[in-house]
Amino acid sequence: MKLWLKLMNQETTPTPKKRIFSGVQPTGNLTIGNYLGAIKNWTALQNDYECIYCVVNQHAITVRQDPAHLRRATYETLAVYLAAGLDPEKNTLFIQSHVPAHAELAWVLNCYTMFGELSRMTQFKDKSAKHADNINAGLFTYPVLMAADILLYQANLVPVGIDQKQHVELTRDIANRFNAIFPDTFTIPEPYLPRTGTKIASLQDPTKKMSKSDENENATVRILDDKDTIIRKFKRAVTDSDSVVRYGEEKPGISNLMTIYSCFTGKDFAEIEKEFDGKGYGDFKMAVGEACADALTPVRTRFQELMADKAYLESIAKAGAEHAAYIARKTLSKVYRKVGFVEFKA
Ligand code: ATP
Ligand code: LTN
Repeated sequence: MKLWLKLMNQETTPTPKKRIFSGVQPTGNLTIGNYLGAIKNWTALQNDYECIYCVVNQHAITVRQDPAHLRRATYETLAVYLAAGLDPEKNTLFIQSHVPAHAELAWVLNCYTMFGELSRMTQFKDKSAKHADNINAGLFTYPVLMAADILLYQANLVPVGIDQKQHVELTRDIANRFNAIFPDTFTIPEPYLPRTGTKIASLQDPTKKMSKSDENENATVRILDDKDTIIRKFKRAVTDSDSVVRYGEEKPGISNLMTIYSCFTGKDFAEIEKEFDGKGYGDFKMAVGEACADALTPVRTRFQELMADKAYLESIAKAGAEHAAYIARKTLSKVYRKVGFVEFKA
């Protein structure tokens, strides 16, 4: 192309937006860990990036699920995405099992992922300790399906909580290995972590992460809990025996509550310490509960409206899957060509 034409094109063609991909498993009622560590941050990205968010129901069955419960949780997770403020006009929202390319690419990538790499994954170690009676192959290869999710869309960034960073790093390793054999196949993604500290811990054991599948209801605050429940759970949160609101490693319970309060109010730790100087834990816990409940009330109201309109949720999932499938198919065809799978001739 002539130089002047190239320059002209550069001036008139807007730079394409970077692409984002992420997902949450429909394994239960979402917690404020999922909200603050993932979904809330997604809403802030929707204007500046091309965002694709998935409800990863295929990942969910790596742990036994009751089918009726899984079906309900899948729509609930989609409804939380919308209720938290993800605009379906700006984001592609879909359900993983609606796009077969995820499972198809995962198979190919399984053959480019090493046993040793998967054995080192902390989530696998944690989950196999927790579900010792069901250490299935899917639990082991879970990160490969996650790599397929991300690489199918040639995503640049993957906004996740810190606990998923290791999986995104493995995705990069798999993509680099594949690209070294078959150049220019995958975009190498980067993890996009929320600001430091946004790892929300269990309210009953602040050394553990808050997890939506925790059986102790007092350990988690659910996005859909009502105000009284939220305040009650914060009142019962485990803290230490002194009464000073200060951030520090030796005070994991209070530090966790400070992180939550900071996320909901935007105040930094120094401001929070000053605000509660001379006040006891009771006042502080009440303030955290109020701030959390106030922020979540509109999300809960919108969620209830959405859950009452199943047809609308289905229409969002359908449009999302159609768009996602179009992008995914292109990558999958490229991969199939490169590895030497013969084409199906109709
Ligand atoms: P499960 O209990 O089923 O393992 P989970 O609560 O750990 O589920 P995931 O579906 O694995 O949730 O995670 C969804 C998103 O929420 C991910 O981006 C993850 O990093 C983030 N996330 C989960 N728990 C926390 C937490 N406690 N703090 C910050 N981010 C979190
Ligand atoms: N493994 C993630 C969920 C997940 C995901 C993804 C996140 C599945 N596929 C792709 C980001 C990108 C989890 O357990 N939170």
